[in-house]
Order: sequence, then structure tokens, then C-alpha cells
Amino acid sequence: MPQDWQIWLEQNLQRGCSEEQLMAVLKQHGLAPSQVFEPGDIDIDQSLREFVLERSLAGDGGAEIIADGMAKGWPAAQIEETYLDLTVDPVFRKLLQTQQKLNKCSWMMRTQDRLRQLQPNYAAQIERKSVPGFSEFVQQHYSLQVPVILLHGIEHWPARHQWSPEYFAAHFPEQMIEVQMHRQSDPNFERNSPQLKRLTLMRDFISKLMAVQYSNDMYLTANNAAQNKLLMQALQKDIADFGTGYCDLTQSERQFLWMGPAGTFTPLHYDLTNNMLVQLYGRKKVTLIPALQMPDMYNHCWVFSELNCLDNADLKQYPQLQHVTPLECVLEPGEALFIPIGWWHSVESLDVSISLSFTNFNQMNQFYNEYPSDLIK
Ligand SMILES: O=C(O)CCC(=O)C(=O)O
Repeated sequence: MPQDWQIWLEQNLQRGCSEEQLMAVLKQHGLAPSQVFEPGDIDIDQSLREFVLERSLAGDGGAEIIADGMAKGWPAAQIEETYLDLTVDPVFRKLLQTQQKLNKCSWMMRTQDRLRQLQPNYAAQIERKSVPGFSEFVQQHYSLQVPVILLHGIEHWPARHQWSPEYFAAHFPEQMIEVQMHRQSDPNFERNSPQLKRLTLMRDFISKLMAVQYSNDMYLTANNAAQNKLLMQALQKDIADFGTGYCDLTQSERQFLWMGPAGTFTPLHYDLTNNMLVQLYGRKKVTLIPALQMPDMYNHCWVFSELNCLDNADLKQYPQLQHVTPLECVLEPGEALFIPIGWWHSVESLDVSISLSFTNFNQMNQFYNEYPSDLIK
């Protein structure tokens, strides 16, 4: 605290003025309690500070914060003191500026989303149609970022007519593959996928997945792609261009295999590329949420939401979800779902399932490098 204020404070304390009165005057002049007292002099309850901080950042005013804080059991004077202390804190003012920018981005996204909902194929239903030429697809879907289910894109792939668990067991029995195992033992199985990687023989994996009725415990996923390069190379003979002119076939490392029993579940997330999910065997249920609904999706870390799925979500705990408009579809064998970049999705296998996703479109699809890294882990 500046020295002249220090002298003023000491003189008035000696004159017998109350500490509350003096604090009020100091605060009017922009001096916070933390500047008035040495650290440790005042016991400002940390959880109260967090409460006041969160509410202030949410845009609530002092009176509202005090009333709600009192309902939570804190004394009014302490809440007021914490609030006033915070409002003159330069770090807090920086935070407010950042929040303000964020609020404007969120407003813009919500507004764009509401206007796009005037298009029936945007978020009311997913269009199903025969695969168009690539330039038409780019005009109607890739550039506008509208999902679509495309039919007849893979009729010329041997994989479409041959792939099944039995095919993999018969053609690659001794192939060592990497898969995700023991997923059910970890509620954060997707985020912890590196720890759940296991090597196994193809024939053992296939017999395990055929032996269960419904299970999320084992799954060969895109997270295993690096280790399963050899398998993917061997599978190239069964895969070709999607439709005509969709894929850059020199980029075959941007194709990903998914194989598991009924019951595998990929939790809510978004991809950092545009993605085609091609269903080869069995069915999958996909829930999609527009990318522009990001402000309401509780994206707390990386590409994940605090929620694994939207079913039975607690609207009291996650009130923003009331603005979210999920779309569901069931993907049949031979169908392919275009998932635009940033669109949230969760995926459940309804049967034993084999899929292949690809990102090697003949169009720009490299946005990953500019994705902001998490500042808090
Ligand atoms: O098929 C799945 O289980 C998940 C697919 C997916 O999320 C993706 O390709 O991004």
C-alpha cells in the first residue's frame, strides 16, 4: 500500500475508527485487502474466492453473488470483502477481458448455429444419398460442413464383400496386432487409451470378440494405427478410392481400422480433421452434435467433453446442454458417414463391427497444427 495511505490508516486506527469503515474507504480508492494487510493477516476462504471468481466471470453482479453466497453459508461481510478484493485485482481484470472475448465468440457461434438450423439437412436429420461426384460433395457438404450418409461409395472395394471377423481370422491368424483392452476397468478409457494398448495375435483377438455378447472391454481403434501399420498395408488390396476422386491414394496412412464386438463405445469427442466413417460389417449408432454448439459442450480438455455421452445427462449440473441438438443415425454395412471437422460424436457398435475411417480427402484437411494446446491439464 502506498505510504501516505499507510499513514492515513494508522492515524485513523489510533483515532478509534472501525476497521470495516476504513476498509470501505480504502476499497473505494482501489486498494484491496490483500494490499492493505500482509499475506496471512486475513483468512479469505479459498472456496469462497473460487465461488466469487466463477460467478463474476459468469457475469453475475455483486448483489446476486452475495445473496447466493449467503445461501451457501458464507457471511455477507466476508463475501463482500472477497468480491471487492477481487474486483481490483489486476489478474482478475485480465481474466475478465479474456472471458469477454470468449463470450463474443460463443455468441457468434450460437447465432450462426441457430440460423443454420433453418436448413433441414443441417441438424434436424442426416441426409442419405447415393455418393455424388467429389466436386458436388465438396460444394454441398465438405465446404458447408454438413454431415451426410453416402451410399454405394465402396461397392467396388473387395473389403465390402469379404471382410468379416472370420476373414481376418483366416487371412491374418498369426499377425501380431495392437488393440485396446480392459476398457471397462477404466471410466476414462478413451483419454487413457495409451495405457490400455495390448499386443495380441489376430486369431486370439477374433476369438475373444466372438465369445462376448455385448462388451466395451476390447476394441481395435484408430489409436492403434501406428502399431498396426503392417496390417493396414496388407489390407490395401481390399480398399480403393471412395466413389470417384474422393481420396488421395498416396496418403494411405490416413486410413484407420476399427474392429470390436457389439457394445464398443467411443465417447463424445470431435476430430481435428474432416472424417469419413465407412461401415463394412455390422451396424453402428452414431450421435452427432454440430461443431457450432461447442460453447455448450463442456469441452474441458483436448477434444473431449466432461460428459462421455448425452444419455441421461444431468441438466442441473450441465445446464448449457439444453441448447444442444443431438442427431442420431444408424450406419448400415456399405454406408459411409461424413463427419465434418469439429462435429461432436459418440459411437456405439450395435453388432460385431468392422469400420474404416479415412481423412485423406482430395481437399485441404490439415488443421491440426493450429489447434490450441491445453493450457491447463
Ligand atoms: O467407430 C467408432 O467407434 C468411433 C469412430 C470415430 O469416433 C472417429 O472416426 O472419429
